[in-house]
Amino acid sequence: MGVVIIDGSTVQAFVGDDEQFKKSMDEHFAALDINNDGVLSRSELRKAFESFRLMETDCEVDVATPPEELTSLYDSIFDKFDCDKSGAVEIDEFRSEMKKIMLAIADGLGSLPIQMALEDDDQSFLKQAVDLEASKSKNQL
Ligand SMILES: [Ca+2]
Repeated sequence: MGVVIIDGSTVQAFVGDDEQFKKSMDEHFAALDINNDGVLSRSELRKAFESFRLMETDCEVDVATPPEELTSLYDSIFDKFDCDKSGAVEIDEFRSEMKKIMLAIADGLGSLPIQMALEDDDQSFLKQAVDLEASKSKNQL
């Protein structure tokens, strides 16, 4: 796909499309649930965030972040997801928290389009958001 232009509305449209968003979250959740017990454990969620690329922009920071700090970062992420403090993240918790995160990203992007380099096999949420927008604008033509 190469370089795409993305702004807050791209991400908002993705999150706002309930069906597509739910499907995407369900797929990710299933992929992350490594032991297939229907919930995400602390380590499963941590793996998710290490691979999600949501923190892509923080990569340079990550390199310099000591492991203890990363662990507390991931712990605080887990606590945010685990709303009912059950010690595991259920699919509902995952969906609603991811929605908040995506909307925060949308806010951050605002109406200022940025260029992003995306690979065709990129399965990140931003890529999915871009694909969704592309498919919609195609439909409008
Ligand atoms: Ca699990």
